Amino acid sequence: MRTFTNVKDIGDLKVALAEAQEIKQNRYKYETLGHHKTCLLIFFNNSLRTRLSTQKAARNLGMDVIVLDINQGAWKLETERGVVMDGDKSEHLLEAIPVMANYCDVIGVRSFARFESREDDYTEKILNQFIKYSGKPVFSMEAATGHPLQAFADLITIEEYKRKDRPKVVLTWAPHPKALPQAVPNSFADWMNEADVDFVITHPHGYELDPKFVRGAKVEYDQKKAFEGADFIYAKNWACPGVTTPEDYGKVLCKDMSWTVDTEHMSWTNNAYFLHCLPVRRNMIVTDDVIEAPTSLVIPEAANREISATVVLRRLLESL
Ligand code: AN0
Ligand code: CP
Repeated sequence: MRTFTNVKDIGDLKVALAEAQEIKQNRYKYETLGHHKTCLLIFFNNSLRTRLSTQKAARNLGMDVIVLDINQGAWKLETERGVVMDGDKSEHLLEAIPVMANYCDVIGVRSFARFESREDDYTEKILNQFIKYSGKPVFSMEAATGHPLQAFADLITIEEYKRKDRPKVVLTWAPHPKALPQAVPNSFADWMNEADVDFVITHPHGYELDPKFVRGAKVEYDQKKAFEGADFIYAKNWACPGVTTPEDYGKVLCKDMSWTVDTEHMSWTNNAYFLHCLPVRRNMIVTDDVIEAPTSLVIPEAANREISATVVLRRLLESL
C-alpha cells in the first residue's frame, strides 16, 4: 500500500480486520519493522486523538516520529501556484513538500476542508500535492473529504461490539454551532458501504452527502424511522456538502436541536451502542446521559485509533 486515503486502499476488509485483531493481541508484534524509518506527521489543523494515536502506532512499529504543526513555527505557506508572493507567506508548498520528504520515509497529513472552493476540497488539492511531490508513501490523517483512519477504527469497534452478523448502523447528522467538514461522515459511509452491515444515513434536507461516498446506502430523512431497530448510532455534524445547492457549500443550514441524540432518540433503537469520532460538543450533538451511558463506545472507539494506525503504517512500511 503506497497511499491511504480511502477504503479501496486497504483492500479486503475481512483481512484488514483480522490484522487489526492480531495487532490488538500484541501491538508490538512488528516492532522491528520500522527500525531506522522516520514517520513525519504534518498538521495544518488541531488534533488530540490523531496526534497521539498515530505517534503511538509509529512507535509500536519501531519508527522514529517527527510531528510538525505547520502553522506554528514553520514559515507561512503559499499553496496556490502562480501567486506573486509579496504578502505574508514566505514559502511555497511546492518547495516545502520535497524538502520535508527528504527527512522521512512515510508522511501523514492533516489538512481539513477550507470551504473556500468545493472543487479544491473535493479534488483533495493539498493532500494530492503531497502524494505527487513527496515521492513517499502518504496517508490521510483527515484531509478535505475523508478521515479513513477514523472510519477504520469505527469499523474495528463495530466488529468488536456487534451482537448479530449484520447489524443495522445509522449515521445521523446532529446540530453544531460552527461549520464542520464532511470528511468524517464521508469516510464512515465509504467504509460502511463495503462492510457487512445494514447502513442507513439520516439528515435534514440540504445535507445530502456526495454520491461518491453515499453510493447505494439508504437515506432516510425521518430520523425516528432511521433509528428504529438500529444496533449502532453514529452521530456527527457536517456543514452543507453543496450537492443539491452548490452555493450553500460549507454553510450551516440547520441548527434544529430536535436532532440532538438524547435518551428518547436512543429508546427508538434496538438498545443501540452510541459512536462519535470525538471531539464532541455535549448537549449539541449528544446529551450527557447518552454519552455517559454504558452503551456509549466513544472511549474504546478512540482507543482503536492506535490499532487502525498501526495496521496502516505497517502496510505502508511494507511498501518501502
Ligand atoms: C473535526 C471535523 O468535524 O472534521 C475533526 C473531527 C475528527 N472536528 C472539529 O473541527 C470540531
Ligand atoms: N477523531 C479525531 O480525529 O480526533 P482529533 O481531531 O482530536 O485527532
